[in-house]
Amino acid sequence: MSQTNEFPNLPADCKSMLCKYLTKEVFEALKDKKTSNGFTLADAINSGVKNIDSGIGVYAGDVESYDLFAPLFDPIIKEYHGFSATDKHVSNLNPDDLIAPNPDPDGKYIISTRIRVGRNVDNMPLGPAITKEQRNKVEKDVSEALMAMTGELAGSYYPLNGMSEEVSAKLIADHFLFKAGDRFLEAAGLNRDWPEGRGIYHNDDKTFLVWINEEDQLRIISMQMGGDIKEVFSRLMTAIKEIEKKVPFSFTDHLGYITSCPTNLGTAMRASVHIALPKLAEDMETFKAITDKYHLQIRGIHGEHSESEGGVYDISNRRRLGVTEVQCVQDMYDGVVALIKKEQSL
Ligand code: ADP
Ligand code: ILO
Repeated sequence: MSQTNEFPNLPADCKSMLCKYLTKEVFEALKDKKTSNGFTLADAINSGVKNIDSGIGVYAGDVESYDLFAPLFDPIIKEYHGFSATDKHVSNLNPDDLIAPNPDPDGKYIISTRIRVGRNVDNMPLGPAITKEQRNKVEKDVSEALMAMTGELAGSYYPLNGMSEEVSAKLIADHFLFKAGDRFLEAAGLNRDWPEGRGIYHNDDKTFLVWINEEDQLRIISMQMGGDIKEVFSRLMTAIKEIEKKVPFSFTDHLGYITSCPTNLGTAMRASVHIALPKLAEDMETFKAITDKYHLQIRGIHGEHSESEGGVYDISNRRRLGVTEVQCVQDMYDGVVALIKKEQSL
């Protein structure tokens, strides 16, 4: 882990939350601190310092980082989630509470639906501070737990180490697998020892998938073609509860499920649709006004930091902390209904 006494050289036009909240005072107060896993302020900010086009720019090395470096993390959490240091996170994993009849039963707009949560193993450092041995233990414990899944969730584990270039390229292109070499993760220390310890578990239909040791130790994913959002949510809730019986997850009453990036704290849930909105795409101002109203984020169809193709967008909930899992999906659902209505009117 690294340490620095020098305030980083951040350009004046830098727009990340790191640039906004890392004042000289905050830097001086935190620069000599170190968590019990040896994680420092320099480690926490390296991704945003190396990638000045970051939106956020910081990562935690362990649950302790959120306390020790609170003068930096708290204002970022407040701005991203609207969640204060005194607020408490709330959870609701009950699919019966979600009101989400398919908003596009004729399949004119919604191509596919995907909901994922991030999870990390309790009493382990997070990815940016984990050792190779600890990471390999996470892979072993989690893949063994997954191999015991039954019914619709039964599947196989495919380690990245030894996977052919052809197979991984196809899994990535089909939106099932994470990409290699992400520069934000690289600078956060999340790609160390790549590809060892990483892999993907999935059922035969690829409707239930788990990424192991990417940005978080587990990314639990439910996805399928079309817009049956409730079915996707129900499958995910069943899977989470099954996995949690065998793998204890890192969780605090204040921050909910602990993740390496502060944008994912709380529910750690991103519920998205790939949706064709070619007319609305010509009027980005109206498009953004709707997504802002419903707390949604617009991404391209090859994941974060990618572009839209052919008027197809990835639309997902933005808030994840201080709102329940049901509310995250409800945000996405209500916004998607409004977007489809607008597209139809154009
Ligand atoms: P994450 O959601 O895990 O934070 P990304 O934005 O990088 O990360 O997306 C991961 C992968 O999931 C990408 O290949 C992306 O295209 C795919 N994906 C996201 N949402 C959907 C969706 N609704 N349907 C199909 N694939 C999706
Ligand atoms: N560190 C990147 C990504 C932030 C949010 N997304 C994820 C995947 N955690 C940035 O600051 O733009």
